[in-house]
This record gives sequence, C-alpha cells and structure tokens, in this order.
Amino acid sequence: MKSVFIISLLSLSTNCFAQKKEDLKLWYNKPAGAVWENALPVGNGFQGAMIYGNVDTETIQLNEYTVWSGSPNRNGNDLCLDSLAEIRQLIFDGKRKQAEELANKTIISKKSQGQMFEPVGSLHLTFNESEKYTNYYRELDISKAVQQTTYMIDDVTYKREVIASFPDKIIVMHLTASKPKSISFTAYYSTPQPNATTKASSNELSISGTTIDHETVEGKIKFKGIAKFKLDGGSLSSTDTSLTIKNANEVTIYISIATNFKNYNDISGDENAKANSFLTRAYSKTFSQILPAHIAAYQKYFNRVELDLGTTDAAKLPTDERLKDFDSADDPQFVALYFQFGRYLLISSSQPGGQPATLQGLWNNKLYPPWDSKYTININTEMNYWPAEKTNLPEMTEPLIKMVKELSVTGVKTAKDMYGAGGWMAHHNTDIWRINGGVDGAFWGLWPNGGGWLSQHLWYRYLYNGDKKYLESIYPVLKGAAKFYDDYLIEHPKYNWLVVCPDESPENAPAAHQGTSLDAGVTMTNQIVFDVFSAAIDAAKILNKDKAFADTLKEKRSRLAPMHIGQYGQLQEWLDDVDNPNDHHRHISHLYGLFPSNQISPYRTPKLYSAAKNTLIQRGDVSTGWSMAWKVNWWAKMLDGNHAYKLIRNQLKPVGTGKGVNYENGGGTYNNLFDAHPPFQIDGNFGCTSGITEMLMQSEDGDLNLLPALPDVWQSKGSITGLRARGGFDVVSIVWKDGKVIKTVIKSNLGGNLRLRVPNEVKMSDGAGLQKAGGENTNPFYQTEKIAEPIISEKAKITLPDLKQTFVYDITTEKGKTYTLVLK
Ligand code: FUC
Repeated sequence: MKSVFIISLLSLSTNCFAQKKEDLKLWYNKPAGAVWENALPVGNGFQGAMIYGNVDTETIQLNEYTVWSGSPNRNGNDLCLDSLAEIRQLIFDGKRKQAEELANKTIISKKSQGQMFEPVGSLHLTFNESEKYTNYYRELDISKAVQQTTYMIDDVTYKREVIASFPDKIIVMHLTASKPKSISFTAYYSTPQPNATTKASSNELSISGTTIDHETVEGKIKFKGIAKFKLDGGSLSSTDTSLTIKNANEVTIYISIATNFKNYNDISGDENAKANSFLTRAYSKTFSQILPAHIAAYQKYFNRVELDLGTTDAAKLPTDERLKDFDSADDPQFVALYFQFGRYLLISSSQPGGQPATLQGLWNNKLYPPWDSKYTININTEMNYWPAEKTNLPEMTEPLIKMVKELSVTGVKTAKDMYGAGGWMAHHNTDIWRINGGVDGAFWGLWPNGGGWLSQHLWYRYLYNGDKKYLESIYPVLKGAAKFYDDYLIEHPKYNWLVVCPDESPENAPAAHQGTSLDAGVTMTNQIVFDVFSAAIDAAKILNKDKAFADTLKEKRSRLAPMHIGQYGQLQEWLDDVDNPNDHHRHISHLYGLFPSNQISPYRTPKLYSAAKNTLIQRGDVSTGWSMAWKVNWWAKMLDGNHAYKLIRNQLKPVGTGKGVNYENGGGTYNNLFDAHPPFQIDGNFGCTSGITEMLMQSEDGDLNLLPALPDVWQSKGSITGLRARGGFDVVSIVWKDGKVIKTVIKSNLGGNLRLRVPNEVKMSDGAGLQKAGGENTNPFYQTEKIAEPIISEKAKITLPDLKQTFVYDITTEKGKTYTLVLK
C-alpha cells in the first residue's frame, strides 16, 4: 500500500529524477500546521522563507538578510581602561567575585547588548478549501532547492512550488491545478513588526515598515516587501490590504524584499527602488524560465559533493517518521540526507555579497528571537562555517570573511579605548552593526577572544586555496588580531607565563572560583593566541614582510602557558587544577585545541590526546544541539567512529515542537531537520555536517587522512565525492569496502607533497608502488607547530593511545594532475 502511495506521489512530480536524487528530499504526508519547526526553509542568501504547506491557509514566512533592529552604533564601555589594572589585580589575588562586580560596571556595555535579526512578516493565502483534501504531499527537494506541496480536492490536483531564486534574488511561488479555473484564494500579510503597514494595489501586495528600537538604539532599517501576482485566467480584486484571486488556471507570485541597508555604517539605501528593481527584472520572466536558472545556479554548488552510505527500505518513509525511528532503524541514508541538508542550508543562508548565517541562518519568525538570532562568536558563528571549505562550498565563506574584515575595522577603537591595545578585538557577540563591546554580563561577555578566533577562518581559507593575493588581502586582519594580543598579554605573577587577563573559558566556571568565570590564562585562550600568533608569523613569512614583528610574536608565543593535564587525567580548562570530573557543561572550550585547531593530535601529542579523551568522557555525550555537533567532530578527531556515530544518533533524536530554551535535557532535531539546541539553532546542523566529513576525511593534522573514523555501521561499503582538503587537494572520490579504501582519486591544484594516511595499503592505479612517508611533510600547507610538553599532575593517570595501524605515503604531486590510487 505504502509503495503504491509513494509511486503515485512520484508521478505527481513534474520532474523525473534518478533514484539517487529522490533520496535528497525531506517529505511529509501532513502539513506543518501551526508549527514553525515543521515548515520548510528556502533561501537564496538574501531572502529566506519558511513554507508551511497548509491546505486551507498557506503561510510563507518571510525574512530578508538586512532586516535587523537598531541602526549603526558602537557599544564599548569607556570605563574599562581605567579599571583594567584593578580588575587584573583582583583576579591575581583570587578575588574573582569582586573582579566580576567591577567588570560588570566597567567592561560590560551599558548600551546595546547586540541587535536582533528580525522577521519581515508572513504572506498568507486563504483558499477556503475545506479539510477534505486527499493525497497530501509536501517536500523540500534539496537536490534542486525547490519546495513543493500537492493535494487533491474532489478530482482536482493542486500544486504549489516555491523557490528562493539565486539568480533573480526573489522568492517565487507557482500555483497550478490539474483543471482550468480551479485556483481561488485571498492573499494578505501579517507581521509582528509594530511599525509596518500593508497595502494592496492592482496586482501588488506590499508591506513596508521600519524596524524597532532596541536597548538604547533607534530602529532605522526601512524595509519593503512587494508580492506581485501574475495570473493565467481568472480575476483579481482587492481591498486596502488584500488581493482576491478567483478561478485562475495558474498563478505566479513574485516576492521581492529589500531595505535601506548598504553596510554596517551606512543605511542610506533606497528600499523601494531596490525591491522594485529585483521585481521588475524577474516579473518579465515566467516561472518556467526562472526555475531552471535557479536550479542550475544552486546545483553549481550543491552537486559538487555526493555521499553514499547505502540506502535501505527505511528511506522510503516520510522524513518525520525516519527521524522518529532513526535510533533503532537501519537508515544510513538518513545521515547522508542530514549531511547534505547542512550543505543546503549553508548555500541557502550564506551567499557572496550577503550577511553570514546567523544563529538561525536566514530563518526567524520572532520579533524577540532567542539570543537575538545574531552572532555568538565564542563558538556558534565559527561552527556555522566549519563545513564550508571541506564540503566544497568555499564561496559561502565570503560573507563571514567580509564580516571579520569589518570587525577588524570597528574593533580597532574597542581595542584601543577599552584595553589600550593596538590591533583589533571583539568580545563574545556581534551583529549586523559589527558591535564588539562586552554584552550580557561579565560572566559571559567579558571574553575578549571573538576576534582572535574568527580571524583564523580567514587563515584556514588560505590553507585550502594557497592564493597569495588573497593572503595579502587578509594579512592586515591577521596582523591586527595578533597585535591586540601582543599588546594585551601580561605576565602572570604566580606562573610567569604570558596570559590574557581578565579572561574566561566561555560561559563555564569551576566551583573553586567563587561561582565566577573570571580568570587569567585559560586554556582555550592560550590555544587561540598560539594560533593567532602562528598564522601571523607564517603569513608574514610567506608575504615576506614584518620580520621584526614576527620575531616578537615568536618570542611571546614561546612564553604562553603550556597545556596542563590535571588530577583526573583531564585536559585542564583553567591554569589551576580545578576541573570537576562531573561537570557536564556544554562548552568544552579547551578542546578547541583538538578541533578546530590541531594542537592536540593522536600522532604528535599522545599525552594531550589521551587527556582530551578523558575530558570528553568526563563531560559526557548529552548536551545542547551544537555541543553534540562539536562532539561528533571531536570523536572523529579521536579516531573513534563509533562514538562519533553515537553522537549523530543523539543529535538525530526527535525533540517534538516548541520546547523553548532548554539547556538541560539534551538537544536533538525538529521534524524539518533543523537542529534543536533547543530552541532551533542552525550551528548544530552545520557542526554535524562538518563532523560527518571529519569521520571520512581529515586534513588538519599534517597529512590527508582518509577514513580516519569510519563507524562499524558504515564499514561494508560507501563513497564520497568532491571533498576538499588543505593544500589545494580535491579529494575527487573515496570509495571504500569492508573498511578499506579500494579507490581514491585526488587532484592536486597546487602541487607539492601529498602525505596520505589510509587504513590499508594502496598503490597507484597503474600498479606503481608508493613511497612510505618519512621525516617532515614538506608541503607548506601541512606544517604543524611544535606543541610544548604538557605539565602533568602527579595524580593523573594517562593511558597512551593504542592507535589502529595506518599506512602513510608521500606522493610528489604536480599542479593540475590527478592521482588515482587503489587497494594493494
Ligand atoms: C552561547 C551558548 C548557548 C547558546 C547561545 C546562542 O551562549 O552557551 O548554549 O548557544 O550561545
């Protein structure tokens, strides 16, 4: 019965795909109802929409990337510099609570705590059709970026297709029916925006307004949305705020939205002119012209990677049922779908010329969204971009790179005025106005390393593309991030290392520290400063400049605190051995050194690797969505595919709907496959896509490591095509069987040594043998810094890793050549 149903559904679709493409759909046999987390997202980086697919009243909830509360502003605290010496002294004297009280007054902003990414409103289409429909079907085809809803009433089949067109920069809905004159509905907007009005005239329905004030900052974004209706047959009438369509054969709705935003410092744009220009260009085209151009533009990115983990009968079920069953079912394809959904979301929410993906990507329906749906840069924004380079979506990093460049401008004054330092800095949050003051309270917001961490993403990009011109363009950002720490580090009076103070390990505090997070020389910061200095030193060398500055950084880098292994065999989060082995806090920031950084390695730093493993075990698996996603990456780095897979299972746990903000019971996944912190937070989607990649390929640890963490459930066979590795290597394909690489094709875009680590012996496809790896890897993009020996507590029990045998080869590659290796 079920398969008959599915076949009939497939035949409803206008397009015929190969079986493989059919796998790349989220589909449901019921509408979203009133639940936003059941609706399906489309986006082109500029406009986003959530489509509910309700039969009686369709809702298209609309977002535009620059609709934010507030206006250009700065939020530093001028009292900081004068209180800095006192705060530092209090921390060094162990009077952390007093330091926190003072920092709340002098470091935390008294102005904006960050502005909010805002919804525009929703376009509703009321059909007045009874609930008598049959054959209901709703899908999001992520191989094409097309949402579709179909149903039957009496003997008429209705179809609605929605896209957020990439080339045309508008949202389009196309409504058709199997019988002429069957389409009748009334269209109108609703919006939570208090300063918005809607208007209907001829065949247009518009919404315009100004965003709200928030926390001392006046709302000045003017937005304009225009929905223009093109009818085939039928009639159209209007009231002041609605349009009624009667007996049309076909309707196409073109939705254009724009604002007066030009950049973080300039809102002199003309929202009406912009919205109209997108609309006019698109309106002259039919849906059948817009659709293929949209699909082609999307597939240019999406089709670069294919993941095949096998498909079972479980894949025939609707997506919500697969989610419900995932823990007990044999459904490897669901992981592939989830992996690709992460790529879909990144392409849809982060396009060149746009803004970076927020905490919710490009999809928010609330006037006061959780954490403002802005940018939390003590993990969440960085996590959004982990999959970009390696899953072959480097273009999607452009908005992030632009944001960091802008922060490196606005952050100069913050560094100078607040900390008396050169360079630039940002605390733990930013927004579209590129604020970088401390927000929310010193416990969370004093953390001064948002700029340092973000700057590494610009460096990573170079490690993938090897483009010196690009490096030249980002060098000032890297140098400025290093300069801030160069000026700001001070000598710890007890330990004599150079430390950042005041500081904190993001959002966590040990009991021994009087319930406050404030500290000096915390592990994560030492690791970040180490990376910031190393990137600036390397970049200066490659570009042949700033030798004296690089020498200073080298000297200071050698005086940073080494990592410590504490009494429970754990990697210490703080300089003092105060970790609690029962602490299950979601932030495990000191494992930044394991991933995304490469300071902790099974091969190069086995003691630290073992300590990191103890920490991971002590912190436990259950946590918020993004925290579990980070753990997938960490367990992949631990070369433990089964544990990484366990975390994927935890993450693909249905959480139902409407849970509010919850830190305690573990995250999971909503029916539309959005990650649940809870609430919805997109970082978990992106983090898990990155983690799945890290299970299959890693390139951060001095070699290109294939199948480093393949779980038992994926051993028998599988393949992935189109990944990218550092050093300009396209990992064209990896094909495996029984846990062994049976074939891999690697293209070298930059030349240089390819140090390849594989779980079994391989040879060239022409039969030629390979040279065993030896000595340093000569490839400049695979250089790893020497890590200082850890300081180890006498009580610590450290079991050195018993690593699975791998085979490591050195292959001298030529630029532009492709190498095919097969099982030996
Ligand atoms: C940090 C995290 C929270 C949440 C928020 C957006 O504050 O600790 O869990 O992800 O960012």
